[in-house]
Amino acid sequence: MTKVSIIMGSKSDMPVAEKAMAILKKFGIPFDIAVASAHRTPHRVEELVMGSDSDVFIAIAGLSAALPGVVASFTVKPVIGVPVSGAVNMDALLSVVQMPPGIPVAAVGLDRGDNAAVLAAEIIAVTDASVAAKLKDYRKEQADKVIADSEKVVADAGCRGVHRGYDRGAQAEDHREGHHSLLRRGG
Ligand code: C2R
Repeated sequence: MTKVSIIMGSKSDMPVAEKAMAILKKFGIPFDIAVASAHRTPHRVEELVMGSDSDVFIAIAGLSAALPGVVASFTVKPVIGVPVSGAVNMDALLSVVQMPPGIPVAAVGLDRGDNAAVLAAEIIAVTDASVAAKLKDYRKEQADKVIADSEKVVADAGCRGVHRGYDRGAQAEDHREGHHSLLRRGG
């Protein structure tokens, strides 16, 4: 059973769709993909959305990006819109963000097919523990990379890092003690 449907306004949006597909594959989430345009093939968009059993839609479009909003008009399932960058950028961004009340589209950043897929995975993870576990692993992967990058930067610079072993537990204790002394003083 397909979980996510990716619809893009043109084959030229494929590089953005590829980012979404890579993430969905990483999480083992089944998806389908199609090109359909609200402007050029409105009936095809309706057929695709109405005929889909997916839980989440990712709609990718540039320029005057009507597609995500039109997909949302045909379903009450969550729709994530990905604005595609171009000569102007604000055209697609605002078309996705500025939906009228009652027909929301979740907007991610310009060309952020990857974030659209992560958000889709988060929606699916509400009822799927295995996807939730993969999302947690993914967060850890990212945190580990930041630490590894920092260590490399420090090593390459040949100086000390800024991390001085700050003790969050001790700071929380200090804060609580301060709060209690305020209470004792009636503050
Ligand atoms: P072409 O490269 O095919 O000329 O398309 C597409 O998403 C693409 O980014 C140029 C751009 O037009 C966008 N497009 C839309 C829609 N259909 C195509 N925004 C739509 O229905 O919203």
